[in-house]
Parts: sequence; C-alpha cells; structure tokens
Amino acid sequence: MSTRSALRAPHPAETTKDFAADVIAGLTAKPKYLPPKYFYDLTGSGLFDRITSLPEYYPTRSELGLLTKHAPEIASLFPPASALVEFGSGSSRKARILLRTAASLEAYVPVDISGDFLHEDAVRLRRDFSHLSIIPVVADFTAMTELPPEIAVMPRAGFFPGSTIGNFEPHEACAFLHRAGGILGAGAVLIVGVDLEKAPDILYRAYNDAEGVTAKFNLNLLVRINRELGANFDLAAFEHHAFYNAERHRIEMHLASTKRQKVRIGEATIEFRAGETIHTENSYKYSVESFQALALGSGWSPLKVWTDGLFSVHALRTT
Ligand code: AVJ
Repeated sequence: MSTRSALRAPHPAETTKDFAADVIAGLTAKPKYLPPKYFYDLTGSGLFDRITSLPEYYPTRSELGLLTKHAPEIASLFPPASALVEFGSGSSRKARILLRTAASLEAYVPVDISGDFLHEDAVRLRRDFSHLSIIPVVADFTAMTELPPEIAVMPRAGFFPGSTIGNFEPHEACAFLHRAGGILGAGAVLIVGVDLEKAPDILYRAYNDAEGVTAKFNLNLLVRINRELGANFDLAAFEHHAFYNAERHRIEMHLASTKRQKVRIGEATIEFRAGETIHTENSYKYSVESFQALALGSGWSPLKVWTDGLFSVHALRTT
C-alpha cells in the first residue's frame, strides 16, 4: 500500500553505527535536524502505510488515480522492448499498474535498499508477469551508479513515483535527475510523481491528520532512537509540528520540545530550550512549470504531464 516502503526491515548496510553518528551529528547541529530516511523502521513503515490511506493525505490516492487513468498513454512512451527501472520500489504497487498495461516492456528492475522485501516481491512479480524478466537490485537508489548487465543492451524507462523527490533539496533533486539520466542513458524516458503546490490549508491537513497518525510517524523517530541507541527521550515532552513554508515551497516537519530539558543518548547529552525543534523532514511542492524547469536544468525535456489539480505525473526524455 505504501509508495516507498511497505513493512520492511532496515538494510544491513544501515548499521547502528551510521544511525548513531547521523543522530549525534543532527542533534548537535544548529538548528537540530534528523534525516527523514530513519523514519522507515518496521513501525515507521507501518505508520506510513496508514498515512497513505488517511482521508487528508491525498498524494497516494491521487497518484494511483493518475497512473490508472493514463497507464495506456504512459506505457506508449516507453521505448520498444525496454526495461523499466524503479528507484525505491517498495512493494511495486504503482509499477504493477504500468506493468499490466505496457506490453512492450521486456524487463522490470525494482531498486530498493531492503533486500528481503525486494526478493519476496520478485517472486510475486514473476508469478504475475511471467513474460517479463524481473531483475531486483538491492541498492540505495541515491548512490546507485550502474544497472544490471542483463539490461545492458535494452533501452530504458525510469519510474520514480510517490513524490519522494520532494524529500530532496531542489539542488539534490537536480543532482539525482542528472545521475538518473546518466544511468538510464540516451533516449530514456522517466516517469516521476511530484506533489503540487496548492492551498496551504490542504497541505496543512495532509501533514496534520485528525487521527494523529502523522504525529505518531514523526515521534516514532524518537522511539527508535530510544530503543536502538539507548536514549531517554521523554515522548510526552515532544510535539509534532508540521506547517507549510510558502516562501520555500515546502512542508516542514519538526519535533518541538515542550520544555527546557536534557536528553541522554549513549555517552552524549543533548540540551533543548523550551520550544526548540528538531527538523525531521522537508516535503517540497512544485508547480508543473517549476518542476519542468528543474527537469530542463537536469538534463531532461518535459514530454507530457498529467495532473488532477492536486498531484502531477511527469514524463521526461533525456536531452
Ligand atoms: C514519502 C516523502 C513522499 O513527503 O508526503 C508523509 C512522507 N511525511 N507524511 C511526503 C510523509 C509525512 C512523504 N514522502
């Protein structure tokens, strides 16, 4: 059900040591921050799954609707006999919509950091799409530099749904698009899902749901730090804050300390002022035009875009 990670265990490469180092670096920085990739432990992935079906959280529903409605047209843009490469495939739920429609595809290459999940999913994909070569790649898609040799001679299409690109700073999104163009090669097509800028109250509600699932998802980072790094965060002394920063076109999520307090993480002690926050996530929002401009500056020409007024799916071709 999730865009990027149905229930999955952390990748073995994502060691406790990296986690500890990233947490200490983020919490000793000014202002304090934590990398959003750490949201997705088993509990966090489950909470994100629940977010995707909340009435206020429109992106997943919108994108699934757009992919379903426009699948034939999207599939018609894939080069003949091509391989579809998905960056951060999770459960492949969205790719399946395209795989069902795109008769011209020869291979599907889901790239994900979670090997267990990927290999389980590959078994199901081979059963459901017996005409396709299913070639899972266990990798951090932001660090991936090459494709499997099996698809070396095939033309490629790329797929990056879920508005995961919104987690990147715009300059990082540009760098990712550049690298994706290099990996996919000349003549490649990229299908990318991008959440749209819209009335701030709609954005606000999508990250401040009535049931409090997003708050739980955000606070779960502290639960995870307590459990995995032996910290003593008092969960009752931190609050979920999410708001739209219109100037920077992004939703910001923070965890705000309700009082002056000290928290111990292993050997380290971190001090909080009353009201001080840990910045846990940015979710950038684009207009159709601002995303097309970003793509053009990153080696991609806009081919076509589909929107429902809330969310956009872009088709790009390497320039
Ligand atoms: C998975 C990064 C697209 O930004 O909307 C959902 C994550 N955070 N609710 C998003 C998220 C809070 C989501 N992305």
